Amino acid sequence: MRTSSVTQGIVDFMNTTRGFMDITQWLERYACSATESPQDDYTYLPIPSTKMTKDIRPRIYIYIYIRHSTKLYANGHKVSIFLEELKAAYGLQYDVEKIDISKNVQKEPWFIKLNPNGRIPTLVDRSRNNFNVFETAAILLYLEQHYDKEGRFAFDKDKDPDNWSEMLQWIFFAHGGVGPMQGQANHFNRAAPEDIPYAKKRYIDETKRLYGVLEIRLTDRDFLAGPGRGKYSLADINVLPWVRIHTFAGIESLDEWPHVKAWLETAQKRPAFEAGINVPPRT
Ligand SMILES: N[C@@H](CCC(=O)N[C@@H](CS)C(=O)NCC(=O)O)C(=O)O
Repeated sequence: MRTSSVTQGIVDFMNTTRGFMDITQWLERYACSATESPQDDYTYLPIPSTKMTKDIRPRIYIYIYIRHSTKLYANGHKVSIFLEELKAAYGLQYDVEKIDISKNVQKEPWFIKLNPNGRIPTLVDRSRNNFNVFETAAILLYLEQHYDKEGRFAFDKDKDPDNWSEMLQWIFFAHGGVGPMQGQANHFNRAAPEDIPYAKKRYIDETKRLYGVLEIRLTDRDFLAGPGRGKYSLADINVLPWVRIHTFAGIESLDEWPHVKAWLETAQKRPAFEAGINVPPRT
């Protein structure tokens, strides 16, 4: 049963006009119906030959969200911006699977196997035996380790340990601070079923405080990590998508933090940044 099901899946895969079927359909039809060794379910993804991988199938698969507006969610954009940078720098190809988080697709068993946290984005790397990665900062570091071969967006851990450490410090600062705090500010300003002024103020004030920390760092430099005025790196990519959507959290403008504002404007001029925030494309 398992073999014939998978074989039929590969036939379907070969027959589709785009070269591959919608992955959710594929999983529903073949992988999720499997009854044997649950941890193997997603290895049923049709793994094509090297030639097909090169010609048809992208190597990196990113599960991201679809909602009414794809413009306002920072976590997926951290990853899509970096993927676009890697595409521009090295020609890395990737594909996007849109997950409707309003329908809780991210809580379904097949997705929990990819990401126990049940959240997007989640990455599956077909070229590395369908290795999957969750948590945005970990995804960025994974992509950098495997696909930024010239170290254009990071620092050499062995030869340049101090700048590597500083980059990590700013990544952790954002992953544990800006993301969660601004996320709560978003929630209490936009989504909470009741108006709780204390919570709104608490999370907006904390987000502003964290922007103040970024402002201190950026006062005499262009980017968060790196020698001199710094280098555009994962440290920046990891937090800029949050700063970009500050109004959503109830922060009307960045005028209070002029260096943060200039930093965001500089990044927004990068074609890969612009391309990344348009992922997934509106349909
Ligand atoms: N710490 C996680 C946060 C991911 C996250 O909160 N994703 C949100 C969308 S921006 C999500 O999937 N929400 C749906 C849910 O919580 O079920 C990361 O950095 O990857």
